[in-house]
Amino acid sequence: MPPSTHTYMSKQTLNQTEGQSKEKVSFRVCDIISLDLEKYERKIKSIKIRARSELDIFEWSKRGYAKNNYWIPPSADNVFRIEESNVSREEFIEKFEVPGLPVVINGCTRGWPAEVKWNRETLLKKFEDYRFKIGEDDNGDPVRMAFKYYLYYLENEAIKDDSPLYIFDSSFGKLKRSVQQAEKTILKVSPFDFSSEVSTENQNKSEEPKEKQPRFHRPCLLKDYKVPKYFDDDLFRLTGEKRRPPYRWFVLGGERSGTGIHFDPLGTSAWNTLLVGHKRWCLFPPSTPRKIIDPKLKGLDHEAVSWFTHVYPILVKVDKDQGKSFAEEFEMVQVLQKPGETVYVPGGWHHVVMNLDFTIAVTQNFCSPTSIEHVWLRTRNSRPKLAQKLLNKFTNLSNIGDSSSFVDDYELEISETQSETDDSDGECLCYTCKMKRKRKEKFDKQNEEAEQQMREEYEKREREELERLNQEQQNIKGKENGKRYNDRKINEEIRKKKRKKEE
Ligand SMILES: O=C(O)CCC(=O)C(=O)O
Ligand SMILES: [Fe+2]
Repeated sequence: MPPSTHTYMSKQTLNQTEGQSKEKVSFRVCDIISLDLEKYERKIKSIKIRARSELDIFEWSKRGYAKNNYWIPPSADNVFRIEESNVSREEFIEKFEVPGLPVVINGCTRGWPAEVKWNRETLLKKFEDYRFKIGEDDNGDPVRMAFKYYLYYLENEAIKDDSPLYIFDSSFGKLKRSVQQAEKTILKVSPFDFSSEVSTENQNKSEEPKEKQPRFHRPCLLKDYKVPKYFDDDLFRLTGEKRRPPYRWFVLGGERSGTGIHFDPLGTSAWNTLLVGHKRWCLFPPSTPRKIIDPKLKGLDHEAVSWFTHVYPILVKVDKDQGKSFAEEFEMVQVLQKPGETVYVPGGWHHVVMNLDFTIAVTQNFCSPTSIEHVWLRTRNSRPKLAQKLLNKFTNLSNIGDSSSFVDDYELEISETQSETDDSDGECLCYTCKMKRKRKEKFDKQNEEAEQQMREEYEKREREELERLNQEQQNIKGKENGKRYNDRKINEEIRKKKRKKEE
């Protein structure tokens, strides 16, 4: 199905869709717990500076994105949907994994405790002081924020922020024993530590002074959900929990927060299940030229909301000469993800995701037996030890000798393309390599033209926007002048009437 070119939905449809499942904001953080607002003000400033040092603290709302409407009509959604109970593992592999096609799965959350427990009120009561990760500073160190302050931030200045801070926390079961012990004594408890459920009773029996005790039951987010059946054969588990890169995240954020365009690391695939709210996705096949969907445009940052504001409209605009848009040409898949839906992102697919309202989700990256080759190819250089371990374990598990492993095909490919004749630049002159270079040159040229087209369109839109703003300002000034003139007239009238009366 070609992607729809709708950008925004009508007010009426918008209200219907928004009204459907927006979490009822029945309370404000301050109604439930007491907050030290002075402390909050100090913290939020330093957190913002650390998380996005390139942005002046007064510039967080300078683009005015909060005024825009980013909802899309349900008809713009062009992804395939399935019901978990109707599609077997085998069918899923054949129809979606092998061809590498994104799909939305319904029904995975049935029976998950998260369906009941993951909402603002319950999470606030459990994690009020837990400091979730909301970003990284320039040294790559995590920037954290107490949950109660984060929710307060969402209720207040995040409403205006162009791209609000976003909780993206992967500390599932990562704590070491000693850290766990230390953490029992201070007000930081990992919500992902599933090794032991420490009851409030036990905590009170400890010798620590009462005020230092965690004021909440040690919860366990891992027990609140289950990996959907299609994704539970994750080969990275074979490499051991310690060696494998971070792979599961608790994700919570407000309107306009999101994840800029990217593809997931190491060739992994991903699933993303939404419990609360709505997410808007655009996905592009691995072969899509990066220059088109992730263009380097002057003054444009890498936030999802900037992409949806500036890049998306260009992608869906139909080219007069070609008769179709970049979105159609590159087979963009667009999704309006609703609560209870799981998005499957095949390895290598580019994607950009923005929260349309308050959302809570969980996401995991994995390597399935179907995608082992793809993952191995992308890990062998950057993480050679991990790649080797993955491969060894996989070949042992599948009972296939090393010699018949797919790795041999790559050895063969390399030796076939090696030739004795090197030109002065050290380029291989064999036929295969020459053809490869030719294809690449042609592809690069096409992309350059398309990129130039994008840049021109972007600059044209920027000029139009500037003109519109100028016009708006002039209209306001004109109105003000008019108002002043009217006021003067009215005053004169009043004075005239007064004089008449006095006479
Ligand atoms: O929910 C989101 O913001 C998308 C997450 C994502 O794409 C990722 O974790 O790689
Ligand atoms: Fe991703």
